[in-house]
Amino acid sequence: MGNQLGSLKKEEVELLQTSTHFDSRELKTLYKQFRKDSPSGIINRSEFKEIMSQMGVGDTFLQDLLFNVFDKNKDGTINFQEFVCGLSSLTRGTPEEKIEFAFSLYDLDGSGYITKMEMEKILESMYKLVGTFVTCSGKKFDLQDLIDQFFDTMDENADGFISLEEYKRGTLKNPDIIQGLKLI
Ligand SMILES: [Ca+2]
Ligand SMILES: [Ca+2]
Ligand SMILES: [Ca+2]
Repeated sequence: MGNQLGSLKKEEVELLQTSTHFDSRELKTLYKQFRKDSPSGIINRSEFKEIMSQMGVGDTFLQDLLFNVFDKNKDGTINFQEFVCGLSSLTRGTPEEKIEFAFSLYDLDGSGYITKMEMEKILESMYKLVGTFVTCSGKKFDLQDLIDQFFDTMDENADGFISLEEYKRGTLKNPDIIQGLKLI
């Protein structure tokens, strides 16, 4: 944070180096690109979508979800720090970081829990994108069945909420169910 207008400070580079998977040279390149796209030092939703399109993420629904995950402090804009942290988990994250990233993607309101309603909202949008879910064996999936199955597997204490811990354990135990639902 701090120096939004000048070049990247040495301390900022060091901080970002320890909190991301980028080295200082990559960070400087990213910063240059970021400032070129956004001289103000922050990007809004539509600028972010533009950048995602350039990076090959063309789907606008997914772009919106990604914006929400990148915008960690939920102020409606993305600064350089948020940008590189998001990019780092997305492109270079450890399996655990990727699981956390996917979890934040599903947790639409940032409450720390995934609800059936959030799941429904995401899957409904996915339906519109890809049509009906059909498994390899040709079986059609009903949306509600899919959500129930997901919660049966993930919601260990059956309280109707999937916590990050439940999501992590469930993902590791049931890679198959996640495979079918994976957005990224
Ligand atoms: Ca922000
Ligand atoms: Ca939530
Ligand atoms: Ca639970």
